Amino acid sequence: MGFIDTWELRSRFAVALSQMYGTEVPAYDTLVEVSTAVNADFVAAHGDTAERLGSIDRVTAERHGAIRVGTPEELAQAARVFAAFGMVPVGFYDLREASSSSVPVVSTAFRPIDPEELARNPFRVFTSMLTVDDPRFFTAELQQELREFLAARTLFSEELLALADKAAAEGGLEDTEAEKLVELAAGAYELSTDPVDEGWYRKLEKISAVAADIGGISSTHINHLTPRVLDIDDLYRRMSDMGITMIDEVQGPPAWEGPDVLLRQTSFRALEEQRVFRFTDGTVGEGSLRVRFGEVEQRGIALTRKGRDLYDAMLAETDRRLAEAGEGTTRVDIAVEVWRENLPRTEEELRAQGLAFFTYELVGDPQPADNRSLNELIDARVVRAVPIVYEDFLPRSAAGIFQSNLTDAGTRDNEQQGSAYGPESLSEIIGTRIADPYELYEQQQEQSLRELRNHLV
Ligand code: OOG
Ligand code: NI
Repeated sequence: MGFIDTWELRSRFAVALSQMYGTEVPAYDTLVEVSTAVNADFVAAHGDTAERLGSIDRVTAERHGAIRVGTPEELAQAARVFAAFGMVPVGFYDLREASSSSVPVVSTAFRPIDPEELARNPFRVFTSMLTVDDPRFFTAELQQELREFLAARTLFSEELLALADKAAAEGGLEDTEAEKLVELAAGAYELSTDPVDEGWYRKLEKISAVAADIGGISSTHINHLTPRVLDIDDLYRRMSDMGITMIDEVQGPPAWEGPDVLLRQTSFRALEEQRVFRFTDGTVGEGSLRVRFGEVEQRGIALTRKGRDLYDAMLAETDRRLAEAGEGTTRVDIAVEVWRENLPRTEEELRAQGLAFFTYELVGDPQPADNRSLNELIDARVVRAVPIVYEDFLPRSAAGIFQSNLTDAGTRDNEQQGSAYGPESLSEIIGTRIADPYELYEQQQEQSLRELRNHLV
């Protein structure tokens, strides 16, 4: 009983979604069980160093979700609900550009940004908005039809929005209201049993399965919930051994002997789900859809802009060599080579070259009025550098995850000029400035350096 703080609301929201999604997609529960086992075994085998990029408690509870909305109004409302849980927009991703197939969305991620809040519960949700106004995907006539269809639906009730605004303003809610908020917020993402208009759905599906998933139904739903593991290769093997068909490879950086950077992700293929359809002849009956899937991730060290440029260059080099390689060579085989040639093999080198973000802890005894440089203090074991974990997403991996789960590439007309979206216009829609991930990591690093200097005087 009593007042429930923002972070606890967030943690309850994540649990409520997880319970709901497990009943909707039972394979998700299997994924969580296997992930938990992978993490426990990893900690048992690696002891102290295992928790370097996140405590086992945090990692075991850690999830990201993915949702998709249809209009600017729906995105602004989703943002109000996330604000109640201390989740704010970070990063801008244009998946239209990151994919060769038809993925007509722009996205951001809602997450806590304060390191303490992340430590309490890092729940984040990758949130995509359909770009209805993009003529590469939708003709003027279809845009109009989509707008009308989307305007007629309500994703978030007035009661939910009012409670969310109150929670955001007051930093939490009293018990009974807190329960109501979590119930309504999770409920907004529950799979609906309303019949799907088959003609409309299939019409959109021809253009893009993602467009149909968003604009073809009268509600929204959680697309996936992703647990975090400390060893994604182990997870991949265990799931495959259980007979679950995983996508061909792990997206993002390859497994190698040096430090893990950014984000590695993989998923199992979208499952066929039974839904109720209303067919064009007016009859109602069962049909199947294939849009939701299970994903898992392993998080690494956050890279600076310089580090990210190197990462992007390594991806491009991998692509170039892959295009020249013969049959049987995989992207991952080549990526390992490229990584070995270009990326430092130790965290310390990443730091020394300004490629990754770190915080600094005083672990030894400084001298009076210690004026040694940071590097000297680290060498003397007075100060320890601790890597900052990457809390965001990767556009190319996100596009890869979207695409690998589509059965068909859909259609797009690249002769048309795409509608323009960027971090500014999406911020305007949301009503809050989308934070720049680099600025957040930089601030965290600077803050720790300031605290360190205070200890040294
Ligand atoms: C979002 C895909 C992106 C990730 O982890 O990169 C994503 C979606 O399928 O709606 O979730
Ligand atoms: Ni995801």
